[in-house]
Amino acid sequence: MIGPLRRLRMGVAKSLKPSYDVVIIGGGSHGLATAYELSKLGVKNVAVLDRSYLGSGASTRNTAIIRSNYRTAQGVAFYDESVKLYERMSVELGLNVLFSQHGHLTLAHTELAIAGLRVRAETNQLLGVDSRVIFHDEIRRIAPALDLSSRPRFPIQAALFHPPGGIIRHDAVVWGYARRAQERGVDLHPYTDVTGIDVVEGRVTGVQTSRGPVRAGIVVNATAGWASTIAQMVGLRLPIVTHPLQALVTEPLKPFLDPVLVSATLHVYVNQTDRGELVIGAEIDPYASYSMRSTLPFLETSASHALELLPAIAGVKVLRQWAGICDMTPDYSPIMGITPVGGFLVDVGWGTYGFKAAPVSGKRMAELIATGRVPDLIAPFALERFYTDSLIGEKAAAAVSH
Ligand code: PYC
Repeated sequence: MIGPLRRLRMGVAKSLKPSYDVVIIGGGSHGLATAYELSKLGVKNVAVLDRSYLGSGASTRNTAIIRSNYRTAQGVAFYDESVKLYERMSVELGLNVLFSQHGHLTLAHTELAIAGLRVRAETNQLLGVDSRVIFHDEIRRIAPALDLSSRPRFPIQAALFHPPGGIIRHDAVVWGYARRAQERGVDLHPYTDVTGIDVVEGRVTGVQTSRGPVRAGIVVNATAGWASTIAQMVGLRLPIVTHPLQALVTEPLKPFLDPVLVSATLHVYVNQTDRGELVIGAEIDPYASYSMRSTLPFLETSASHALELLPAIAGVKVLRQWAGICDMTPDYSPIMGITPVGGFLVDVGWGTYGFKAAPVSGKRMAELIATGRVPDLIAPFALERFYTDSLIGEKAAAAVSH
């Protein structure tokens, strides 16, 4: 087992074939999941290309939160399938991805926020997703470290409790998919930069790479922050703006926090990993950028907001912070499926929701490629929706942007 993994880690890929049936651009959780699912459907000649090491982008630059308590019926059904696939993933991939389903609490600090959470709870319940509004007595039992007094600037009034939510080891997810896809014959090519995409008479015919040209019948754009720059290579303009998103990790502490905590009012979310570290994230940076630099203002505001929720963590040391980049769409829902360019498919626009959708996106994108039919679950997320006035507004389910 170690052999192939070590080779991948070192970035030593076999030589590029002159031609593939499917080329997937982006060796993160989505690209690798799609390749793995394609191999299960019997599609054989598949390559995954990434400009850097596998999982170097958004797949491991996130806070590893998994949940399906979304706001729209389309979003809830879609992410619910993802949670179910994550629940089976350790068995499916033969690798422990350490999915801890300790629950997810979205905190409400105002009457208006409670009303929003009630709508989400009802939509969730109608679609069979475990989610309900709870108040102080129950919140105290689930997260005793939360400050439920009237001391904070924005006292906590209620929460949306989503028991199946939790966290997972994101690197394990990436490596699990990579390992199994490779075993099933997928060619993984890290350190292979896509520099252009060939289009002849409105159809893709191949990609240009830093390691030479490759012919391809189908090209899938499964990149995150760079989604619109890849789409531009075929002359396609996507309704996407890229923003940085930052997070930090503290020193390890004894386990004291079971659920994931999210506060949209404070733009902060906190969870404790199996190693005991606190992972703390914030809203997207308020400017469009491809920069992955960490900033002091992020550290200051996130720390102070986390302290409003959990005063006992005062004095805990921050070990490191990092940034990723997010491809934000106007409705905070992804863009999946076909495009006006023949053979050019997209699995993009994930904003801050991408990691939690990897298994279902991989499964359904692979189904689309293998059968030529758009699966019902992803049909609502078509690019076309921006031209037919049928947006799927998921901004209300985000803690990261307003
Ligand atoms: O949607 O759960 C979420 C999330 C957390 C961090 C970024 N997005």
